Amino acid sequence: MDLSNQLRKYLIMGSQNCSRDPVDILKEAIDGGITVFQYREKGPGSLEGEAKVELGKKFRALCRNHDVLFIVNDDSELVEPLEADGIHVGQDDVDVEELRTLFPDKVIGLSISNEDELLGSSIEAVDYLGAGPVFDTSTKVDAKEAVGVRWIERVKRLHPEVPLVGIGGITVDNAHEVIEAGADGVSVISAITEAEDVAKAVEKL
Ligand code: 3NM
Repeated sequence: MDLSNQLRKYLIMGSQNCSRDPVDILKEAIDGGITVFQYREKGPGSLEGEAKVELGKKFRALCRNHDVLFIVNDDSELVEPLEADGIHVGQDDVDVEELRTLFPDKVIGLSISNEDELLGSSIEAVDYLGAGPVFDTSTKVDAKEAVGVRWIERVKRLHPEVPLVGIGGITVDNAHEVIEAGADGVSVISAITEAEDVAKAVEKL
């Protein structure tokens, strides 16, 4: 499967996003048809050290058994212990050209929230872009201002060749707007982790 197809339903999650067993939530999301998973153990209540690695290994094994792409958030130290397929970074994290040198064969994703970031980033060093927050979100405490689906259109127009996912405030009800604006996929936390029926929410996305 090429990357743009593999990014279609992108779950981001850490234990801090879950009010029940995160391993169960990932299993149900896989049953529902997620195509990619990002392990993001970050923010208030998140695990650290060995506990973080141990949970990551459980997620990793599930993704491997079901051919779901497994990406880690930010932390390049997790790539090898978790045998990740890739890493996703924001603008304040490690430089993507350095990351490309460190991980020539991994999938590298970069978040882009505004025009300055778009023009100032080494897009050629990455495999896909995450654009957002498309809509308002309360899941990420330091999320920037919502940019709307116009931002998806803009990024796709400038870099039609680079796979693109929308992020931030995406729900089963508005996901279609993000895809119609040109995104290859939608990345979500709460639309899946807080769904009453996780598999059904994934199907609808
Ligand atoms: N990154 P939800 S918004 C992890 O804009 C993350 O870069 C964002 O959570 C960004 O799907 C966000 O519940 C949180 O809105 C997404």
